[in-house]
Amino acid sequence: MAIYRGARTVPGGVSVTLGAMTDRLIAHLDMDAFYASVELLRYPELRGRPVVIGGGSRHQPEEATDPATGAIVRRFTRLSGYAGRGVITTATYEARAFGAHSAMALMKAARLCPDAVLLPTDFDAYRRYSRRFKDAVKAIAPQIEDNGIDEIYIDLTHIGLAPGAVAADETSAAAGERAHRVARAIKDAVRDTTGLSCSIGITPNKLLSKIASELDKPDGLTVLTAADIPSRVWPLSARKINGIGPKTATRLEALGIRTIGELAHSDPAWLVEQFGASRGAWMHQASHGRDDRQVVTCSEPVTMSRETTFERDLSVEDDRDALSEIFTELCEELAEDLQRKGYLGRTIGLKLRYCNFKTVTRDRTIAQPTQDAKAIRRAASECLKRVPLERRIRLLGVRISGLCRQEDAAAAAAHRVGEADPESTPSLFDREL
Ligand code: TTP
Ligand code: MG
Ligand code: MG
Repeated sequence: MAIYRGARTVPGGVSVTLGAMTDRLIAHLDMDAFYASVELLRYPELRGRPVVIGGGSRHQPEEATDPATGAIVRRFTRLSGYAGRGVITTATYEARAFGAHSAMALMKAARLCPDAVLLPTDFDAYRRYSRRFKDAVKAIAPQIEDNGIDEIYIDLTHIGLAPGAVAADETSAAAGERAHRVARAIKDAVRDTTGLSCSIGITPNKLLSKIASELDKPDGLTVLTAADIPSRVWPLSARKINGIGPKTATRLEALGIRTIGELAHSDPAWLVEQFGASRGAWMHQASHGRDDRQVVTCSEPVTMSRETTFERDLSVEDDRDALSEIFTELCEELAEDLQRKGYLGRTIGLKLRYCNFKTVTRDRTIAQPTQDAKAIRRAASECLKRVPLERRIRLLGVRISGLCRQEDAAAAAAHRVGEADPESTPSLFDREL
């Protein structure tokens, strides 16, 4: 985009890039009313109604069969009469119209919007949808940075260019047109794979894109260039800058600065005096929409683990059955984590903490990566043979590392033939020993 572009055309028509940091198309994508929208997928009859998420299992809808029609009818909990200390995680836009919002006490929301439906939170479902929408985006634009459960930054600088075309040679209008086209493709892909809508902001950097994605929510698409900053960004509250929290905003207000524009027009030396050299300088740069941070492609998890501390210390001698059961459960939970997140691992580790708080760990690497509970338990059982078990046990944990993505493991397995699964070995927690 023109003002930020570092490319210059030199005589002879050769384009050279001056400073790649300013020559970018960065998107910020944020899902709309994320937890609530996931819930509406399973309860479509609630569409268009005020709904808040934040209840516990007692607020699970009850299902009954209508004797007349045989259809399943759900009974939902109304917010009115809510008593407790819960807070809203999120609210549908219909509930927001009554003033309900994230982090508000449910009792307060009940006064504002008594007819709203209250639903329990189901983090596993939200994590599942989070992975799905991120994978859908990655298939179009692989350079994504995780910024929480429902949002990502995406580097679109080189996405959707015509064959042979170079981003640095594009006119501002062509870059803007490409940004719209790619963003629409991403929004369609997210909707097709999840049934959910999102809002996207596209600008030359992460700071501006995070602001832009909110400008037209829900289902928004906003493309801004540097030329739009005075009209679109400066009127906004200084708090809209990611990094200016409530404390800084209060201090700014006390100094007579409410909007980003007022911040931009204040003397940078005065800002440094008030907020220190680095923060003052950053606030000045941010208010002018300048930000050089790169999109950091999401890092893979290094390890996954499950552990539990017992209510009382357990002895291998006296509590063998309980230990065996818990051991199996931990392996099953770990396998579920791997399957849900789409990973396999090769190094299985065991952690034991004794009643004297001494902790030991052992691990074992197996031939083929796995996400299978039985294979994990087998390897963990091997580890168990290498730890002293005379003392009572306070904590038991199972860990897996050497992770690879499911699809990479499948590709690797296709090249491997005839590696047998190791024999099952009973665990020291098991009866047969
Ligand atoms: P947000 O993206 O801030 O909010 P949202 O997706 O619900 O609504 P929108 O983006 O359309 O304004 O947060 C994403 C999810 O994170 C949200 O659905 C629930 C959760 N969350 C909390 O649990 N507590 C909070 O205080 C906030 C802000 C979000
Ligand atoms: Mg959101
Ligand atoms: Mg968000």
